[in-house]
Amino acid sequence: KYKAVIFDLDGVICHTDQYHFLAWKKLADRMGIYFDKEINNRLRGVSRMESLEIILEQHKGEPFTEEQKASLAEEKNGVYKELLAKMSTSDLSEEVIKILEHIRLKGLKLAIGSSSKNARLILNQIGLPDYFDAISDGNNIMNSKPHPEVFLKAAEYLNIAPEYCLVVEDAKAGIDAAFAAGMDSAALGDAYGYHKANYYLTSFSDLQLIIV
Ligand code: B16
Ligand code: MG
Repeated sequence: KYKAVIFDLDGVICHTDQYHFLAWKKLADRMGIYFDKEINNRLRGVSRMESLEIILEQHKGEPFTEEQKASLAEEKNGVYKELLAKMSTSDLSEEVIKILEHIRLKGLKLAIGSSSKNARLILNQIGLPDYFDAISDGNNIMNSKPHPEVFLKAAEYLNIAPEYCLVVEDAKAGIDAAFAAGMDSAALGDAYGYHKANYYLTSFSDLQLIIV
C-alpha cells in the first residue's frame, strides 16, 4: 500500500530529544524558570521559537521583546549544538539501520520530515548524510508541526502522493501534522496510544509488521 516512509528525526531516528531537554533546562535554570519533562514533551516536533514561547509561559515578570526572545533561542541553540558536536555514528542504533534497509529493500522511498533547522547537521553526525531520498526540515517550511507543511514538502520532493506515505513520529504534534497532510502515521514514544495515529509501535522494529 505505501510507496514511501517519512521519518521524524528527533526522537525517532536518533535521541536528540535528550539534548533538546538538557539545552532548554540549562536556559530555564539560568533564568530561574520552572521546566520539567512534562513541559519538555510539549516541545516535541514544535519549532525553536514556539518551544521558547512554551517555556516562557512559566516566566513571571515583564514580557520579553522579540529581540530578547531571538537571543534566548540563540543561547539555547548554542548549547544544543555543543551537544550535537559530540554525536557520532554510535548514536545511530543497529535496530534503526536494519529497519531502514528492510524498507529500502521492499522498494519504498525514505524521507526525513523534521521541524529542526539542525537536521542535516544531525544526519551528518550519525553517518547518514546522503542516505535519504528527500529531506524536508525546518529550513524549508513556514509553519511547523502540527501544520502539515513539512510532510507535504517531503512527499513533493519524493514526487509521491500523500495517500501513499506513512509517517513515523514520536510527537503528538507530528501525528496531527500527518493526519492534516492526509497521510497514515505510526506513533512511538510520547505519541504512543495517541488516537489520531493508525499504528502504535512499541519499538522501531515493529515497522516490519507494517512494511511486510
Ligand atoms: P531546532 P523533529 C524538532 O525535531 C524537535 O522535536 C523540537 O523539539 C525542536 O524544537 C524542533 O525540531 C526545532 O529544532 O531548534 O534544531 O531547529 O522531532 O521534528 O525532528
Ligand atoms: Mg520528534
